[in-house]
Amino acid sequence: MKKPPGGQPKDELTVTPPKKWAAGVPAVVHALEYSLEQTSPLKTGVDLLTMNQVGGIDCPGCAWADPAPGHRHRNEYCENGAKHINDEATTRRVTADFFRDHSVSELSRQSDMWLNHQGRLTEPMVKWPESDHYEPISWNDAFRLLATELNSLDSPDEAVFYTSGRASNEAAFVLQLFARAFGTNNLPDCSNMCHESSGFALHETLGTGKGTVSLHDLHHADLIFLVGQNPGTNHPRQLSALEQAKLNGARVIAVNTLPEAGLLRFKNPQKARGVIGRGVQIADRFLHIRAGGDLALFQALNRLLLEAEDARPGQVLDHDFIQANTSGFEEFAEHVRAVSWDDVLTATGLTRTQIEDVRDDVLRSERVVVCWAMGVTQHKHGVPTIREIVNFLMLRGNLGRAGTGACPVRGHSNVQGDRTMGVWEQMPDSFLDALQQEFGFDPPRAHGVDSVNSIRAMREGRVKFFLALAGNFVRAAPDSEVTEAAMRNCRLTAHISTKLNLSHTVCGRTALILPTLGRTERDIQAGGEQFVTVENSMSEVHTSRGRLKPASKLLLSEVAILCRLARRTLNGKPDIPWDRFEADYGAIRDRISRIVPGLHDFNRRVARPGGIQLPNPVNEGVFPTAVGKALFTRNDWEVPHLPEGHLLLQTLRSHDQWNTIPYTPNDRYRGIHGSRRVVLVNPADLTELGLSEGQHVDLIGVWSDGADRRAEDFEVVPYPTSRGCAASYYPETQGLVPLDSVADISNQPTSKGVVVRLRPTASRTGTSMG
Ligand SMILES: Nc1nc2c(c(=O)[nH]1)N[C@H]1C(S)=C(S)[C@@H](COP(=O)(O)OP(=O)(O)OC[C@H]3O[C@@H](n4cnc5c(=O)[nH]c(N)nc54)[C@H](O)[C@@H]3O)O[C@H]1N2
Ligand SMILES: Nc1nc2c(c(=O)[nH]1)N[C@H]1C(S)=C(S)[C@@H](COP(=O)(O)OP(=O)(O)OC[C@H]3O[C@@H](n4cnc5c(=O)[nH]c(N)nc54)[C@H](O)[C@@H]3O)O[C@H]1N2
Ligand SMILES: [Mo]
Repeated sequence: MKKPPGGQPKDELTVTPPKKWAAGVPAVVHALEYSLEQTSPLKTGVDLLTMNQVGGIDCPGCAWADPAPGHRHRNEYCENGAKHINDEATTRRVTADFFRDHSVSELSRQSDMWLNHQGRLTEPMVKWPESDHYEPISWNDAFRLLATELNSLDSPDEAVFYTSGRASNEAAFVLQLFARAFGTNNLPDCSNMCHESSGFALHETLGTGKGTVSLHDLHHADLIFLVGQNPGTNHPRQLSALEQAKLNGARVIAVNTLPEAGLLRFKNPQKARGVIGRGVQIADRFLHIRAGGDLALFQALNRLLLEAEDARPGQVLDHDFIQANTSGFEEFAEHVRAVSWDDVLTATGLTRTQIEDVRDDVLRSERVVVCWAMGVTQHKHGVPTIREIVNFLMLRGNLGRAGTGACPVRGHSNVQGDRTMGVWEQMPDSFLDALQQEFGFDPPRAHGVDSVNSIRAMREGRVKFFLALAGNFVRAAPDSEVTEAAMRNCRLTAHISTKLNLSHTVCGRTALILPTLGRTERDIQAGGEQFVTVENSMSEVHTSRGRLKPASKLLLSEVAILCRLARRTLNGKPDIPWDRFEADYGAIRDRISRIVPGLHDFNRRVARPGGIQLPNPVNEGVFPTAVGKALFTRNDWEVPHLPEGHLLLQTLRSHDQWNTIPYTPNDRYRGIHGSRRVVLVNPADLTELGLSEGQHVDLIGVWSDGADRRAEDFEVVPYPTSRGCAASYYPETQGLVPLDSVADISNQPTSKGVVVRLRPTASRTGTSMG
């Protein structure tokens, strides 16, 4: 179905059978269609051919790694990367006239898609408390306003500085330096809602919060698990790596609540056989698991491995690895041996034979990698699930060896780098000590607020100032009504953004839009043309250099905005050379090289093709935990209990969106076209609930606080989800995720485990679909 003019959803649903394969020619054609609509054909070619090339633009899509220099394809991007880049390179513009024509309250009622579709932001704008319109403001006045507000707070902790993972290393470093020099660790980020569970689990058990796997490891693994992720849509270039692994003989086991197209077959658009052939089968086994059942699955596998060792002593477990590198094995083993099969089968919805078959695959494999994403992290038991995955890997020494390891598949292209640069409300003392030594001020030591706690603090008036470096906090955060009220409770909100989104319109009493250069654009400063650096999911740090003419003459780079704000607010105390930083990003990297381990000699090393591989201690046989060894853990869980007539809802991405921003109302691989207000339900559950295909229902959230959370008028689509597990799109269902429903330990919203019931929409009668 064609996209309706203006990008406003038409809400006319058509449903076709889900696709059984991902990528291939339609993918490329589809990306070009979108890009031609946004830009001129000439520009499209220029952008795409420099993407992910040495010296080119880093794709602003996902954080998947690029092959080594010399091994990259001429078109080293995917359909969705092409869409993201063209969404930024659009020729449409949001000008001062636009804001004169549209009031803030009117804009706050528009859809995410419509707002994004208006084009690039072009000049700084302010909304004053008594006004319902944004109006132009000079950069100078904007910085004066921000500095005055910041300096009038009773405490630096009344300010919050949010970062989304598209921000460059240089911008992220400057932001956290400014926040800490100002006096607060209130540095929430999108990672709090994304891979926070991975960070906590890996840090506790292995002593490092990052993944241990390189592309080379993936290519040479002989067994790869894909748990709770949808690579066909969200990490399409991962499919090329999986294709390579399969050509080298690997087996792949997909664990998901949905049979996603990319997990089944892959047609590589970069190869002739991908275009005309049947493509490569990706998953050799598909485990159609129940939502939140992954902890039980890995625990059952661990029990089976221990029993296999009992039957063949000395032949199953890697005793040398366990002996030399780990602690806590006995307690873990005792705990896992007691896990009940009844509970496992209820929690997973799998059969014992299915799990035993996986055990046999594991026993036949020398080199195992486990990849995971939001289907694991965004659950109450996200942290213990990942700890159990670590137990599983350690049992057979699948860590630190070539072809093995833990692979949290990151989302935003620089989300990992922003953390490396110190954007985290809980940075360790070693980092703060290094800042202190380098810059000669005392950084605050008390932990700051994360995303969920920022909302609580804004709601309660403890935080009055909110500044965001990229992102769309109002739509990314849970419990829309609560989050929106919290934002409106702020004295001032400000957003450094490329494109219009709801966070600009659901804002503080005073609000600022600070428009910035995107990654595709040339960045010229007093010291000449600049590049920035980013870090991918595999800890490789490399350069990104924009090529296009900026969308407007009035745009400033992220670094320039932050340096000017810092200079204005701090007034020389402490004495940090913000002017030099703005003029020459190399001066920022020189400082980073003295603070971040592994980035010594940053400027020289990052200039080499391929950039810098940050060391991962695990791959050097070092486990920097409190006890100096990797930890086996005991992980408890309860069999999830759903009240009768209820479903566990996951809120996920369609094929045509970037996080909070839908590009079209279509989800091609799942066969959904023309509307995003759909709820996917297993046909057997529909029968039990007395609902039918095409019926309109309200999704009613059920949570212990009894608050009224509902998303109205969604169309029912029968879909092969696992029993009891429904799916619907984020961010439309954001209001159903309770603020207090968070993952244990990581405090991450449980966006994949929301208890709901479906109630026929009062104003509608059931209609059947074509
Ligand atoms: N095109 C595109 N690419 C993107 C993004 C985008 O929006 N668009 N976003 C980026 C970002 S920030 C991120 S974090 C990543 C997200 O990448 P993903 O994690 O792939 O994203 P989701 O769409 O949230 O999909 C979650 C997957 O987990 C499955 N799942 C849900 N619950 C469970 C469960 O309990 N167990 C198991 N085993 N599976 C489950 C779902 O069926 C789905 O396949 O993608 C990045 N890349
Ligand atoms: N219910 C539910 N909620 C979720 C999730 C879920 O699966 N379900 N997923 C969570 C996850 S994994 C994530 S990562 C978060 C995402 O949360 P965010 O990262 O906050 O959201 P995005 O949608 O990526 O932000 C899009 C906006 O970023 C701005 N932008 C884009 N590029 C640039 C740039 O180069 N510079 C600047 N300064 N601005 C730019 C544009 O203005 C655009 O409108 O959402 C989380 N929320
Ligand atoms: Mo993410």
